[in-house]
Amino acid sequence: MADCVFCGIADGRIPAKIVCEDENTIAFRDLSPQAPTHILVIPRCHIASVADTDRSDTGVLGAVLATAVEVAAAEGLDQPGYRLVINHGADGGQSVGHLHVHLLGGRPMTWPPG
Ligand code: DGP
Repeated sequence: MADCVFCGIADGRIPAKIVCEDENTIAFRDLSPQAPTHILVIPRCHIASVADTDRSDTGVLGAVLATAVEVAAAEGLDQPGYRLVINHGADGGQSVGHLHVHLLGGRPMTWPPG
């Protein structure tokens, strides 16, 4: 989508600190990090929200999650751990309308989240 910032990152129109990419997913550092390591993992295809997926999207959802797990390991976060977050909608705190998984690590996380 032309007016989607994450589509712009995925196709190279908008600069980002890219951590890794493959044919289905791309991972890049969050512009406003909330932890020492804060990386976003997105599908290359435009999906506005996780709530817009169904079982036919199992492949893309699995690919995004697999990339997040691989990036976490590559960032040395397996020990002591990390958090994966998907926000949906206003109450969920979603601000960018392109499905993304937050990978947060490098500090102890609190629970419940705010
Ligand atoms: P969310 O609130 O769950 O929709 O998270 C959106 C995240 O995207 C937020 O942590 C800030 C980040 N973000 C927004 N615009 C940009 C951008 O242009 N570049 C990068 N790298 N991150 C962005």
